[in-house]
Amino acid sequence: MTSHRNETEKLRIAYRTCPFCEATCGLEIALQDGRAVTVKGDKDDVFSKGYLCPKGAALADLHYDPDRLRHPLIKRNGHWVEVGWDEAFAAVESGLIPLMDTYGRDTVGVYAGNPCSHTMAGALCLRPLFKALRSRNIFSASTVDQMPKHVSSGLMFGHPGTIPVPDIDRTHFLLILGADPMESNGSLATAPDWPGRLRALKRRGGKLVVVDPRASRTAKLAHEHLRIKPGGDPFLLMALTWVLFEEDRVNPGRLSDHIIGLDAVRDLCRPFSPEAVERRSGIDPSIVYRTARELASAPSAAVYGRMGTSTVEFGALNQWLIDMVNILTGNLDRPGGAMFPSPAHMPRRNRPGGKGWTLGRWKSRVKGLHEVMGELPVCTLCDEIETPGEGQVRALITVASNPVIALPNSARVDRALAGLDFMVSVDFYLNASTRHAHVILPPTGPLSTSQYDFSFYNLSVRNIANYSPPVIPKPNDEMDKWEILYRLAMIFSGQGASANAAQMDDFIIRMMVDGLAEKEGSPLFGKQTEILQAMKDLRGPDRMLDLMLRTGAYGDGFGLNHGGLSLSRLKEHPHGMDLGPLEPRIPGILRTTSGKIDLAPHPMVQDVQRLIEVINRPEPSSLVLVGRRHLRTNNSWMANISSLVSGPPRCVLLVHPEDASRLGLEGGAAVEVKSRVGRIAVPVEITTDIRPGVVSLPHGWGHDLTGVRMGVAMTHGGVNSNILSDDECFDPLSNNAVLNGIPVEVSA
Ligand SMILES: Nc1nc2c(c(=O)[nH]1)N[C@H]1C(S)=C(S)[C@@H](COP(=O)(O)OP(=O)(O)OC[C@H]3O[C@@H](n4cnc5c(=O)[nH]c(N)nc54)[C@H](O)[C@@H]3O)O[C@H]1N2
Ligand SMILES: Nc1nc2c(c(=O)[nH]1)N[C@H]1C(S)=C(S)[C@@H](COP(=O)(O)OP(=O)(O)OC[C@H]3O[C@@H](n4cnc5c(=O)[nH]c(N)nc54)[C@H](O)[C@@H]3O)O[C@H]1N2
Ligand code: SF4
Ligand SMILES: [Mo]
Repeated sequence: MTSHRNETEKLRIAYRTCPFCEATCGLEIALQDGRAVTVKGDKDDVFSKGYLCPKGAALADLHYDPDRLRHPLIKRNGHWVEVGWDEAFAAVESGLIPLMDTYGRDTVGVYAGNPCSHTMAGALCLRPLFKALRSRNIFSASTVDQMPKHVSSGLMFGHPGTIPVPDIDRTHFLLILGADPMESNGSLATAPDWPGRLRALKRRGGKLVVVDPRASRTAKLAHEHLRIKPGGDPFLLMALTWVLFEEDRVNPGRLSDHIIGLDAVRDLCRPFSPEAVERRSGIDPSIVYRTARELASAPSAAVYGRMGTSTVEFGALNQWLIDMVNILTGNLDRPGGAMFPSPAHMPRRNRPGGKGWTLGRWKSRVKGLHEVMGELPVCTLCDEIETPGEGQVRALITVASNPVIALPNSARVDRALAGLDFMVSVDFYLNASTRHAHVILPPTGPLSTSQYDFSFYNLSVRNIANYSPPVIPKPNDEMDKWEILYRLAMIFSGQGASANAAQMDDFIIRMMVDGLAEKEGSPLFGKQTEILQAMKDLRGPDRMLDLMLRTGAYGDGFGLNHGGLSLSRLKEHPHGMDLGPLEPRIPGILRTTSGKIDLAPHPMVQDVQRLIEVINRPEPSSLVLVGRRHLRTNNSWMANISSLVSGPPRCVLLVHPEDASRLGLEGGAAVEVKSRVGRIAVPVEITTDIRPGVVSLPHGWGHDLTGVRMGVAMTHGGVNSNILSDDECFDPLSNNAVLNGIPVEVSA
């Protein structure tokens, strides 16, 4: 009996949602003597059903990576010294507060990176930090990514977070532009096992069409691959819209009562017939006519676009047009079309109308670029750091971000960070960016924190809820990210470096509860004490999650809705809860002042003029660089896991044979690639996968910089493609960086 118990103590299985990409796969982790030994796909996970990719399988390798920082580091006389937490926060206070006292609050900037949306603390505790900091210089990876989608959603639906996702499990026709979910596993469309779901779409007789200058793995799976010119999508999408109007195929169906501006759209697309834009899109007009007809007549269809339509010159216009085609063909908000999730942590709105949404409430100091969603665009971060004057950014906090590799014109970013008076990084690697910090505050490892995907259940192709408690208890001398962010916030709100994060946690939950219990007419009116009492055993993001679940769409309402959801109820389901397929949500979800979908918001109408002006722009004389992703990478930061970086080198430049022979390039040889802002050397792969005139290079490489402490990543080379991306190129409506479509010269 005793020995049996010993054995069961030694071996334990834990379940956990993978925190790496947007797919939210369920993982089954086997632990031996408290140490994770294997990671497999959880076949009982309600959403992923056993699927996982090599990154998920490497979760334990990341957790145990000896290079992953466990304790704070302070740079003293150019050398890193490991210190205790109190000393580290004291160093932050003495580094930043005098600067703020002298130069004002805007002197401290923040750049928050992609993993912020993959952690509970990132989703919930950054905002309190920003509030306490009161700086206008807030930046995030959103402006090298999906900001154009937020802009179009904000303007059309009244809220930037109201983002439709393609209903890939039920659609009859899926048109994908500028996304490669076979490698990326999807983005702004959370679905574990995109490869399996796309194959299922084909098996049930659905059609898959992919628009991409490159024969990506997704394009190779498709029935049809339209090899568009980089930057050609707004022309193609406009031409599709033109055909729908011209052939009288516009039929918004149930949405007809909920839209305004249809006539304006008819006028706006007039200059964009398939013939007029063929030269810019590179797509044969007959294909455009046929595709428009197929979209209009399919029992259901969904148009979906990602990075190749977002990080481009007309990013916001593209996102608007994608939703436009869905609306005009009657496919928005219907099963098999593009739909809005109803996540468990949010209440379901039933009444249309609201305050609407605006952008540009303030402008950046140097270039006068407008704010979007409370942020300034990263393409101007260096301007704000380098340009002297009132409001200059002299200090930076990076949170889960790697600006030196992720941002355009990265050689300039590298120099700008080196010139800061003070830098603090919340990060668990000493990498290309954090090497410039004065203090590094590493959050505890990924197995020692709880997980619930606030961002991605709001972008999910089914309504899913899944919570994972820590698999391995957090060691006493490590800190969770929420505690780090709160302690930073407390420094900025004047409570000092030694203040206790628990105090701020209590304060914030009380504010959230007050917000609910002070609403006249609410069934929770006046129930502050009962609500707080009901959550008394929880702390940090777990407690906030409980509150949100219980007052959310499926919640128990603190006793008002018997059998409803709470954190404790969700914990009874370690494989997650499937809350069903997506259901129509219009008009309740609309928050525009009119309560309708605004098809022709003024900023979009104006931006169409900009598109008209470039219809006849001459072809670029140089080659054009686009990006790509590989299954085993995750932006810049998983390169220290040897299972993920082994094998043939992936950081190679794809060149079409015609271009290679014209330029005298040989496969495998290193070539020089030059753009307006930088030059790199990289090996070439000659392949017909890429459109002639276009070259492709993945991002996220180039870790072998002096001062980096990532043993594996440094020896695996690769170059940083963002040395070539131009920080002067951005979409002026969303201010999102242009990372696809960079003019380059390539020479042997
Ligand atoms: N050329 C080109 N550039 C691109 C892109 C492209 O397609 N082409 N893609 C862009 C896109 S979409 C994105 S999202 C950005 C990403 O840009 P960033 O978010 O700036 O960079 P990442 O490479 O994701 O680096 C994440 C950092 O967070 C740290 N980290 C990981 N997990 C945690 C955690 O749980 N807590 C904390 N505190 N730190 C953590 C890692 O060590 C790493 O330093 O890159 C953009 N850059
Ligand atoms: N394995 C892996 N998965 C990831 C990531 C990762 O780094 N690695 N990163 C995650 C993140 S942060 C994000 S944002 C998502 C991104 O997810 P995706 O958008 O699916 O990923 P990308 O591979 O960047 O796909 C962009 C595609 O656009 C094409 N393209 C380039 N220019 C154009 C153009 O002008 N028009 C059109 N139509 N296509 C163009 C490129 O050839 C490429 O195939 O992936 C997430 N998942
Ligand atoms: S597809 Fe994404 S969520 Fe799934 S295992 Fe891979 S990295 Fe994790
Ligand atoms: Mo991203």
